[in-house]
This record gives sequence, structure tokens and C-alpha cells, in this order.
Amino acid sequence: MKINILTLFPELFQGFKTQSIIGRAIKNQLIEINIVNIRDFCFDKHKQADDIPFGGEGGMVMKPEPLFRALETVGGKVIYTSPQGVVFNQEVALKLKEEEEITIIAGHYEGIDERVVEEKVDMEISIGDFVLTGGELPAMVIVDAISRLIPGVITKASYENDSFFNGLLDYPQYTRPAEYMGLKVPEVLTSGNHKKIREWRIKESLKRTYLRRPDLLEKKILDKTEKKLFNEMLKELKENKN
Ligand code: 4HQ
Repeated sequence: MKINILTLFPELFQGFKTQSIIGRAIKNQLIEINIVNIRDFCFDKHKQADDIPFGGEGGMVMKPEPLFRALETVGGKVIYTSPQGVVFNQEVALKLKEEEEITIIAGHYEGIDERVVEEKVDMEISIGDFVLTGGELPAMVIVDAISRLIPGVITKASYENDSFFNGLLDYPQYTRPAEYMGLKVPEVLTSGNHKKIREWRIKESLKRTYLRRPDLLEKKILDKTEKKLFNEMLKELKENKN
């Protein structure tokens, strides 16, 4: 998959492109990240990328000409990150990972001239209900979430365990040592009884989802085992309250 990112701050992507899982995915040619400096498409003497808004008030708006020009050099679905967009989630990530090429416009300041959105943007995406200084972090969030779904970027076992893959939150994880300063890991995990471990994990997932994200549980269809474990979990919760 080829991902183009249009930005005024290309250096923000240096670490993102070279480190950890994304760095390895690029090395292994599973993804390509093409950072396009919008400034390269500012043709006036001062290479001005932004200007004051018509109608006054507030900060600066990114000028349309450099964006229109930069977009001529790239392909694929064009995404613009803004709080006005559809809220990003795993479902959107799963759809986008099927694209051969995408382009993300990372706006800065007060955003971009609306004519670019109207003429060129296929999808406006928000990463949540808060306001950031720029679209660079949202672009990284989107690219990160999509990339790890591309075959070979992480092991299948890793993403099959994801929260949201099965519609439930993750169960708690522990690693060695089995005891640290008197803090022990749950006994079942060191028991070697794999059926018991599986059941404990499903139950913990169900408990967390029930307590923290009941909205997810409403959408989830429980199979027979999950139903049984869910009822056991409710019973245990009640007993612990009394
Ligand atoms: N932005 N989800 C870009 C965001 C945002 C969000 C603020 C993006 C300002 C210009 N983007 N501009 N939340 O807060 O995607």
C-alpha cells in the first residue's frame, strides 16, 4: 500500500517512518510512506502556505493553490483529517487497508480552504472529539492503525487478539517475573492448564467490557461458551459486592 501525506511539517514524520513496526514494514516493502512537503508547491516569493481568513477572526487558513498543485502529483482516495469528519475506528481502518493508494492531507492552523475539501477530498476523518494544532498526529494515527492490519506487518496472532477484532476489550497481560516485590500474577496463568487459561481470559475480557464499555457489549453476539462465562462473571461480581 502506498500512503502519501501532504504536510507543512515533514520532519514530524522522521521518527514515525524509521522506528519500530512501521519502520520495519517500510523496510520490508509492505507499505510505502511518501511525505510531500506542501511548501514545495508554494510558488510565490515568500513561499506562503497560509493566509488570513475571509470574514476575519481566528488564525490562519492554508491556501488552496499549493494543495491543489500537490494533489496533482499523488493518487488514491484523498483523506482530510479534521474534527468535522467521521470518527475513526477499527471498522474504518479495516476498510482503508484494502486501498492500493491513499493520500492524507494534514492541515495545520485553522485548517484548509474549504474549496479543496469540496473538490478533492473523498473522506474527512476525525480521530476524536478534541482539538489539535495540526493534522500530522491524526495522519500518523490513521497510518499506524491501517498498517498493522496489512498482512506481514505483525503476526496474525497479534491482531486476532486485538480489542475490537472480537468486539471485546483485551484481557490483562502479564510477563515474567511471576512475582515482583510480593506482587503475583494470577495463579491460573502459571498453571499450565490451557483450557482454564482460555476461560479466564474470555471472562476477564467480558468483565472489562461489561464494566468499562457496555456499549460494545450491546453490539456483540456472544457464543455459547461466552454466554456461560458471562453469567459466571456476573455472579462473581455480585458475590464480591456483598
Ligand atoms: N485537527 N481529528 C487539523 C484536529 C483533528 C481531530 C485540528 C486537525 C485542526 C487543522 N484532526 N486541524 N480531532 O483536531 O483529526
